[in-house]
Amino acid sequence: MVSIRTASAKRLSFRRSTFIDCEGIVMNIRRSTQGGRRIAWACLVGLSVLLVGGAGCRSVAIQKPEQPAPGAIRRPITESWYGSTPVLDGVVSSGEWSDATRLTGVLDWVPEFSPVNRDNDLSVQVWVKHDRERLHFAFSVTDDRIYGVDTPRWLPPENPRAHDLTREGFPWFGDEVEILINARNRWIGNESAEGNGGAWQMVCNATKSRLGGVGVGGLLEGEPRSDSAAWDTYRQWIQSGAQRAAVRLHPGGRGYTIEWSIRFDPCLELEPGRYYSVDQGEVAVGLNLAIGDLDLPRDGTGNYGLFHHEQWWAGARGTRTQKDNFGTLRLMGTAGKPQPQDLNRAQP
Ligand SMILES: [Ca+2]
Ligand SMILES: [Ca+2]
Repeated sequence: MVSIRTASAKRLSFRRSTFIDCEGIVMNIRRSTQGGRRIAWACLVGLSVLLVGGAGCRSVAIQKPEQPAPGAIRRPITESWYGSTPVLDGVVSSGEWSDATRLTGVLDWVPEFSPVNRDNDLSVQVWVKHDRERLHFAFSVTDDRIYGVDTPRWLPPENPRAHDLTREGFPWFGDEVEILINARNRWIGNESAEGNGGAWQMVCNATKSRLGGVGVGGLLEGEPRSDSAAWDTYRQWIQSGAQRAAVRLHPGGRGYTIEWSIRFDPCLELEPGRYYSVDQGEVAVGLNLAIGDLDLPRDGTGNYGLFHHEQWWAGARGTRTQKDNFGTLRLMGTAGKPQPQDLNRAQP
């Protein structure tokens, strides 16, 4: 099972890198000046060979992301490679995440509320990697209206205390990103995360936080809020820096960037008292990601909390917080991200 998954993940990685190469050649042709036409034609011939010879390249380059079929469970697999430690400042600086795996969404992610039809309504680039101590994510979110900045801080009909920073509040009410980890990568039935180092669900809201209050983006205790032990654990993780995040709204509006860092100890507890270490090599954990989008109340007509969108990397509508709906994150130990030539060499 592991080898099948590994082979499948390698194929996906190869296709992704090939896609980038093809895209690069097209961009080069577009940018070439009159004096560089000869080089451009050489690239064009090369591109034709790739399109004819490489079915993987052709299928990925031409296909647009499609929305998942209703009821289908999306089960993506991705990798986190060993890389440099990013600076948590809410800015994806040049080269800072080039050694990370990059994911994109959210047209083809799972819609909990209204489906997304345009990238400029809601889209995201996600990067993931780790160093010796911590798992790092970055999210660059395009969102055409930032709740509480471009809109009033309106309240949902379900909860007039949505912005209380207590267990009665709605931590995810706003524009937000959620990370869900199942470190044990096991489940019994249809249970969701318990809210401990074995499995958890945390929130990073663009405009409110535990450390900065309402108006300042950052981490908040996630689910299950109904469990005071889970809430206390999450709060302790935020206050101790076991999880840290930096949020910055994009200059000129229409989006925000989150950098989010998670310490293996205590947040990736593979077994009671035992935490992930890169010296273990490859370990697969359960992962889900959510991008929540609140705009104006009228944009969410008919949806819970009048949410406009909530797009999920893995799972299915209505069950996406269950551990059995998560995708897979392969933590690759001390291995760095393979370069494109390594991936080409790995193909049969
Ligand atoms: Ca940064
Ligand atoms: Ca929004």
